[in-house]
Amino acid sequence: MHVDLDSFYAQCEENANPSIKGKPVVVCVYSGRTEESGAVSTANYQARKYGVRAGIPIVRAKKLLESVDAAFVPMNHQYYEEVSERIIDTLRVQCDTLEQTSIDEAFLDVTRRCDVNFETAREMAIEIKQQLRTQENVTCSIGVGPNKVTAKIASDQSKPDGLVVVKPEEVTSFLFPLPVNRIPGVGVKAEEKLATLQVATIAQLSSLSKSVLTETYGKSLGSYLYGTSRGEDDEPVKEREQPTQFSRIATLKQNTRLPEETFKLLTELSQSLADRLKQEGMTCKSVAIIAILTDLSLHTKSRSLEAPASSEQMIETTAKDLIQEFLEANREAFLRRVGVKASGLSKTTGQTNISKFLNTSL
Ligand code: DCP
Ligand code: CA
Ligand code: CA
Repeated sequence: MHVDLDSFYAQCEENANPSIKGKPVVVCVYSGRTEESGAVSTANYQARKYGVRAGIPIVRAKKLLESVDAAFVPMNHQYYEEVSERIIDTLRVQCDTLEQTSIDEAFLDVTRRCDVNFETAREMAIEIKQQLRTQENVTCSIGVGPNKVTAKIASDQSKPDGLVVVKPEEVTSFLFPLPVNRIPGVGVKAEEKLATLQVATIAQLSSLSKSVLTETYGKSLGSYLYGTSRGEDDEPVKEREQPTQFSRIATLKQNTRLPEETFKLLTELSQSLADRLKQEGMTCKSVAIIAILTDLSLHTKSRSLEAPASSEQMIETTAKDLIQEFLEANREAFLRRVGVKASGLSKTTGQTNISKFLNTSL
């Protein structure tokens, strides 16, 4: 399954600021040079109708939306990170393995969960869409397929709020009519080169021999194109190291709403988290608890620490406090699973990896 949130930053802004709901919304990265200089980070679907796209100058977007009551809002990356973290947490408990590929998308391996049944997978996807709507008031698009590339292309196919399920026997009939630029990694350059070979659709691409493709594009891209055009891809969904947070989650022996009955598990989870932080030489700025209730809804509650820490004691005490507060505030809540999360991680020693920094700060 590939899950991609629709006009993600724009949806976050609409939720944070309900007065802009229903209007064309443009999320802006101001360069600060002049008042209006900068580029569009993303726009909601209403704004896209007027031709506004990610990457165009703000000035241009303002012109396109001249005649309408549109909202231009500055980008608030940290807020989107928080929403994203909660969504990923929600998705993580719905699958066998989760691979987050960006702030707003992830692959979910649901092979075992759905017992290799595509109808069951479809129901799971409907469930996930519903859950994200109730929990975060966001829509997403989901593609389901027998492999990652097919799922990814499928999720893009009926945006926004889409769901496309491609069964194994439907893969080629699904892919063949599509233009080659739907294949992840095929940009304008590759597309132009393919056009010179009279290739515009994936069907036409699939008629090229492997040797022609590897001669033109090199071994790795060439074989990738050869495989994907036939809907073949055996890349596994792999958990990626989360550089900004670590979490541990486990099922309670029995459902409960007594804080004491979660303490033993919280201690174990905190210990395991603290071990991980030490192993990585990292500290965390905040600690959160994850509470999954008997109706499988997921809730988190976090607290910033006075100073970055990595001690088991600090994590454990904070987690126990938070679970107590959570249960006090949610009188109906019955816990099924609990988790502890450390976020706002930073290295205590060594050099900051500059490329990592660039990746995470937009
Ligand atoms: N983003 C950005 N600049 C870009 C592309 C994206 O700042 N050139 C940010 C804003 C997006 C987020 O990353 O909200 C996710 O990117 P997507 O490409 O998934 O775009 P959206 O989620 O905005 O829209 P879509 O509904 O097409 O997925
Ligand atoms: Ca998106
Ligand atoms: Ca995306």
